[in-house]
Amino acid sequence: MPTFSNPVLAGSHPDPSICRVGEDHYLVTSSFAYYPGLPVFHSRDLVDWRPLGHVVDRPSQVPLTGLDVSDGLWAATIRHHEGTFYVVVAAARARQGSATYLFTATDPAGPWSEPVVLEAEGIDPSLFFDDDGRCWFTACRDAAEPAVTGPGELWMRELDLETLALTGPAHALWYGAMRGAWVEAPHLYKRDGVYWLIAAEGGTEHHHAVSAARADTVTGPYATDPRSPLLTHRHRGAAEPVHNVGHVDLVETAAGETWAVALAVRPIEGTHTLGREVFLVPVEWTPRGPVFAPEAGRVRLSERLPAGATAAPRRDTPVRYAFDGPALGPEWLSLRGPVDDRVSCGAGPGGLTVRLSPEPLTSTGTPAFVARRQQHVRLRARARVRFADATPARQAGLAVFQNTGRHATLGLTADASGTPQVVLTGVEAGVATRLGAVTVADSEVVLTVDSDEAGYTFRVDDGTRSTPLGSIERAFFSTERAGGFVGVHLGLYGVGDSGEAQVRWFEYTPA
Ligand code: 6LW
Repeated sequence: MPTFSNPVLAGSHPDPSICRVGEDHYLVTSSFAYYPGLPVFHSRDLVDWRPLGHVVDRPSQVPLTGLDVSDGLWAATIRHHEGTFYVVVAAARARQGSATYLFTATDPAGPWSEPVVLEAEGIDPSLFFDDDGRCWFTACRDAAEPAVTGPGELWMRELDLETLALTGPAHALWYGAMRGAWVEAPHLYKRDGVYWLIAAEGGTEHHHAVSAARADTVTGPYATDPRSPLLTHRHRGAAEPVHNVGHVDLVETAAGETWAVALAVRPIEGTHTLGREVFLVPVEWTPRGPVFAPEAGRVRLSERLPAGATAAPRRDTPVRYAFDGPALGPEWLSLRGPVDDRVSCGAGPGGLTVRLSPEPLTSTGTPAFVARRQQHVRLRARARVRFADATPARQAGLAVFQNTGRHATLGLTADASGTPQVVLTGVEAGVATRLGAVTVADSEVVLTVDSDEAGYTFRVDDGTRSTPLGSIERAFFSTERAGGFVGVHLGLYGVGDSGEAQVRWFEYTPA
């Protein structure tokens, strides 16, 4: 039986939402305080996903400045109705929903509209287009009487498609299958006249689970599907390679199959660094309702291909960025806003120019920093960096970035006498520790980080010798240690009062 490998989107891509138009599937994932925000992917076969663009690609759309890396844009839903694509998303501040935005587009590659702010509280908004043409908005929020119902409430209001405003009464729908657990990530579907409310419970970590309720009328009452949880790995032991499964969205393919996209993680000895990734799970509709992973009862790293899919894509191809095009590719992200004034590519033979900014990686602004997701645990990342303007207060180089308070930098700088130097710095709880330093023979060096199950090992080559600068254990960068919702990103940065560094190339080589 031909198979594909899960995850179908590796690296930090949480909270997947999916829709289909004809033969084309579109998927959106969370982006938090990274910019551009809300990446949109396209796939014909559900297995091979290509980036199309971003919903948020102008700072006017959503303010992200000042936010923690794990706040910002959480858990969007993408839907298509009569020629228009809709994305709803909650923006979080201090780990609480603070605003709900609705974007529209006729082309999912963009441009997407400026947002409409919906009068909604909570997080994890979703839209359901009923077959009578009405549209229903659902989300989760704190329950009014948590002692009675449990902490979370799924609620609904109608969305007026003319005015794009919520209208009519709010309906409380459901409090989850497991009393006491927080319920979130609702999506509504209709199958054979029955409304299915599918949600996540237990939090996005080890106890994450998919549960369901059903109703004959869209506004309820909803009755818990007693089979809940319908999908979870909370009962799996340490040998299970996939954990924290939940937060699903369903799609029916043109061939008539149903598949779910779910988030899950791949821990190593109890910690994961790549973030929450997108897994594809077969679903079978039965008279009892949806059955997830009907053969295995769990999410597998190797799964049968969807009907019509031919070959599984390779996901371990090395990538070399020469930065000679006019712009960075869609996988390159900055923090909280654009860095066009500080990071530019394509000008002459220089590669990527990084204009130093005083804003450090520990700030909640927009440092001179661009990064891409780490998608493989075993990896070599290298950058050839030239920095002739170095002083002790300026540095530019390679960063392994988990969050604002927790990252490492391998930077080219200078000592007090102006001699070029490469310094490895670890930052924990925002406090920097110098872990290694070496004088180098040239102001152009190759900076290398090797990542594997044990840790990240840093090295510099200055043309005459290769010098190790130290290692940091892998778990240091894990979500279990760092908290929050994001995975590791690998990036290029420049910090200082002024000066300019050139990154000739950057290589990302899965081992
Ligand atoms: C997301 C929610 C969640 O909105 O994490 O713990 C949030 N659960 O479903 C951010 O990914």
